[in-house]
Amino acid sequence: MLVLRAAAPSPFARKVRIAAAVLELDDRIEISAADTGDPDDLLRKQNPLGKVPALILESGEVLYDSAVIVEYLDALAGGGQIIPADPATRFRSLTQQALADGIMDAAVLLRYESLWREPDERSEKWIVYQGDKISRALAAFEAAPPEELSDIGTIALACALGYLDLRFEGAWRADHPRLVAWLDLFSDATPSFEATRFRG
Ligand SMILES: N[C@@H](CCC(=O)N[C@@H](CS)C(=O)NCC(=O)O)C(=O)O
Repeated sequence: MLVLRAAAPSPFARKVRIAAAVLELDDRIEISAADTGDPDDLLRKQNPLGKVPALILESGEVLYDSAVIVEYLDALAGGGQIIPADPATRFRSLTQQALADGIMDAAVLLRYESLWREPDERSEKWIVYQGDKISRALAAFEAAPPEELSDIGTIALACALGYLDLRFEGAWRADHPRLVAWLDLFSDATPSFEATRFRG
């Protein structure tokens, strides 16, 4: 059995869980809740960065980060399933994943800014700087919503939008009608998207 160290609200862990479901590998993966804030959680030994997700293989070897884990799962499922084999589509899909991961990175940093810092310690400049990354990335996706529904680029995009819904009250929706429509299509085609939604 593979063990996925994950936190339920994590968009990166959600990406891996949806990838596993799309690849029909989810019954080979046990989810083990990790507390990134707990110094005694084994997570910091498993991944020195102390981040989720981390995948523990049967050999005990640990894989991170989410992009590496997804690549491993795709190979386990035979390869070329959610990370296309054909170079043209492969690198487009991986670049979409990088852009969506970048939205998640910036959104997680914004979340930590309000979670870890007292109001008088927060940097407005930093908040705007990170927020602008999200705005530019959303504008790029809105200009050309992906055509695929279940490759790693689109799974990552759905998780990024889901995280903006979760932590930032879905404010992105007002200005991105094409992405809203795309996410509805993705959600209908991918039952694991709804199944992995955090309801904390
Ligand atoms: N690049 C990493 C990012 C993972 C990440 O930022 N995870 C967050 C939770 S969403 C985390 O573990 N944060 C704890 C920390 O930064 O210490 C990946 O793709 O897996």
